[in-house]
Amino acid sequence: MKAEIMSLLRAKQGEYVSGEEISKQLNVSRTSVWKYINMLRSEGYEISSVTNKGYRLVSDVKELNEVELKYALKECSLVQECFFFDTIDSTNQKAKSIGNGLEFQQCLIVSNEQTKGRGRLGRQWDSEKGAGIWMSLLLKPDFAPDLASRITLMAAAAMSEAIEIETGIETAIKWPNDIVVNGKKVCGILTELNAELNHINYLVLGIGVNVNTRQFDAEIQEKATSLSLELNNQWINRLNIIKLFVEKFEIYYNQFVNENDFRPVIEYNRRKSITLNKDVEIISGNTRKKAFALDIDMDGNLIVKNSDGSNEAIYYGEVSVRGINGY
Ligand code: BTX
Repeated sequence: MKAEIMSLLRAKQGEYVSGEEISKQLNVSRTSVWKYINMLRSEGYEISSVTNKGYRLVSDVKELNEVELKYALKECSLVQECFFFDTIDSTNQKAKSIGNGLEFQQCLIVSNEQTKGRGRLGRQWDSEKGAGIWMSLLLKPDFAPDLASRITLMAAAAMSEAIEIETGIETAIKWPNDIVVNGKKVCGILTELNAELNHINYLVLGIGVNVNTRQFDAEIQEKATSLSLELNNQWINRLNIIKLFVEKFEIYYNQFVNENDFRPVIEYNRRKSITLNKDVEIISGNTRKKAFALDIDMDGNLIVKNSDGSNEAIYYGEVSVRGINGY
């Protein structure tokens, strides 16, 4: 309701909207309107009220909160619902619990902080309060489970574009799930699947972006960076990046689902790849082997040349790939 009220106030561009008009349009009592206006005020929006005139938006909040998130994504058809938390264990965990329900809509879960953010293979993902984008998209795709890894590449391309548009920072993609700036990780992607043999029940696309982080824990400070650190501590708007990401991701997703066209995603990933044309180490369980990264094929697999000269397609789920000399 708060998002709808903001929508009406913004549409008036600084003019007054009467309480009666709001209550009629949104089908709530005038007392409720007044309560929601007060909630919005406590969230930082300056709204003046004058008897017989109504309410007027004096100054806006442009940062990430529940109202802004819903407002920013109100026209997005991929995301039917948005949930915003101040703190949560893990947005991927929350998405899974929604996905395990009998009926759910595709939704976006965003939290200001994660207390148990996770990376791949149960690794920890540091998710400081207010400093980053910690979010999960819960999707119900109608394609075979073995195509699910494509979602990770779509997300990497969409987030890389979103970051570049909003900040002007040049990003690179470390196949398949990291975005890197100046050799350091700024974003990680964790795609999780709940599926039967030939049917996806749901897919959770988890994304973490270090946006305004100023300092990292000692264990990761050599390999992690934030967008703000890359711009001399300039403050960066998380909401704009989320909005751009969802817009770009939706285009890639629809191209693939409706037109079976995955080429734009592959082309973007190839162009931005920091993995290709490098010696890499392929880690699968306890085994490690050296190879040379040649290409990303049209299915999104990494094609490597082994030391015996044979070519091999590395499938996302199987392995970790590390550049031998850093990224
Ligand atoms: P990953 O396994 O590739 O990367 C995890 C590794 O990255 C850690 O072991 C650590 O070395 C390093 N690391 C931890 N925190 C950070 C950080 N903030 N920035 C840079 N490096 C870090 C990558 O896994 C996938 C991460 C997905 C995170 C999102 S956040 C929203 C969603 N919810 C959730 O629990 N996970 C996802």
